[in-house]
Amino acid sequence: MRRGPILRPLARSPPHGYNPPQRNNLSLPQASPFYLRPENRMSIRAATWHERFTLAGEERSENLAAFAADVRAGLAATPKRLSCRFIYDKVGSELFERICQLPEYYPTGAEREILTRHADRIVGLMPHGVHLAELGSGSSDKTQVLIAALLRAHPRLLYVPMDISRAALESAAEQLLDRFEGLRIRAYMGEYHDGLAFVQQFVEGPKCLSWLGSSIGNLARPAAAAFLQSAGACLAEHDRMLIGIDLRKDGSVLEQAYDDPGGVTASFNANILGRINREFGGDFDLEAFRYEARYDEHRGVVEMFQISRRAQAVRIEKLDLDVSLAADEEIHTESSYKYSLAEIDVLAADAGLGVVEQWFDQAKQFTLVLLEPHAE
Ligand code: AVI
Repeated sequence: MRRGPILRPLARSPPHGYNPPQRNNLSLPQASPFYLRPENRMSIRAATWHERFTLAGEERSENLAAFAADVRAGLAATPKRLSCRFIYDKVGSELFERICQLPEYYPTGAEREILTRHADRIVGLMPHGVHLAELGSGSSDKTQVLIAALLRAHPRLLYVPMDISRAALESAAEQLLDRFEGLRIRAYMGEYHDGLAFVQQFVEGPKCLSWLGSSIGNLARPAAAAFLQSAGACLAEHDRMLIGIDLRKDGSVLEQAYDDPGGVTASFNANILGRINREFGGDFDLEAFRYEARYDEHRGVVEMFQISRRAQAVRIEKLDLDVSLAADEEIHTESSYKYSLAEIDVLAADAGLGVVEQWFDQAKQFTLVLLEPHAE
């Protein structure tokens, strides 16, 4: 699951919820750990699990407060808008996993193709004995290709997946630890900025920070450069950052990718309204909205909207909020920015990073870029 970050300054103190390492360097999840559930007992080697997996951070209730604030401000604004990072509750995350399997949604396959073809070369450009930290790790599915290559180069690896979903971190860890013997996982549950602070303070030694899935595209260009800069500030001289970026391309390809004929993307996008109903007692009638994805070629961005089919009033009970929408009024729900090669160079330079090497899929739809901090 890849999600839009919260942009906040890096914390200097340990991230909220970080459990300091205990006697045997463990900070185990508190609530119903999945390795104790009967259905999971056979699937992992429980004895070694405790030594190989730790989880820090917490699922935050302040996330809901931030969602409430976003709903209040966004639905009072003209034009109306909602932030895409709140699409990703359990329902939204499952729908996104389905999007990633759609033939029209090329980024997942393209990024996997690049990783599969170039993983050994990518690893060869990282410092020896590197640790891998990943922003928005989700299912860690494509990352397995990189992990396998890292373990071919060096028999031991510390992997630090970071995600807001405990379920995603736990189920990914279960699979990875089963598959890779030399792997240890120190997971962090939380938002991007807290994850960066965690890496900065608690991951010692050479590291590569990966940010796959073109999640950077969900940030406006200035915010993308600012976030990349704060990520770059976590890197020491020989560290690396590996980032997946979606390239500018023909609008017809993008409109198919972001408005698939089966309507999975439309449902994913409408989940922002569904989530307002579930979390805040809203009475959005999802049938009273249609979905549109439009590519603005000049700005290089796919913009997504929920559009009111008729004039209507919506009540959001728990926020004590009444919203009226005119017929055809739009709510902007998501943007996905695409990059040219020149824009990537500028983005990296603005973030104080240099491009070490860059790879493409055969159709040249997507790129993986390996970055290094600029020498002072
Ligand atoms: C997560 N992110 C990179 C996706 C994208 O391509 O912008 C989210 C998405 N929205 C609709 N389809 C996919």
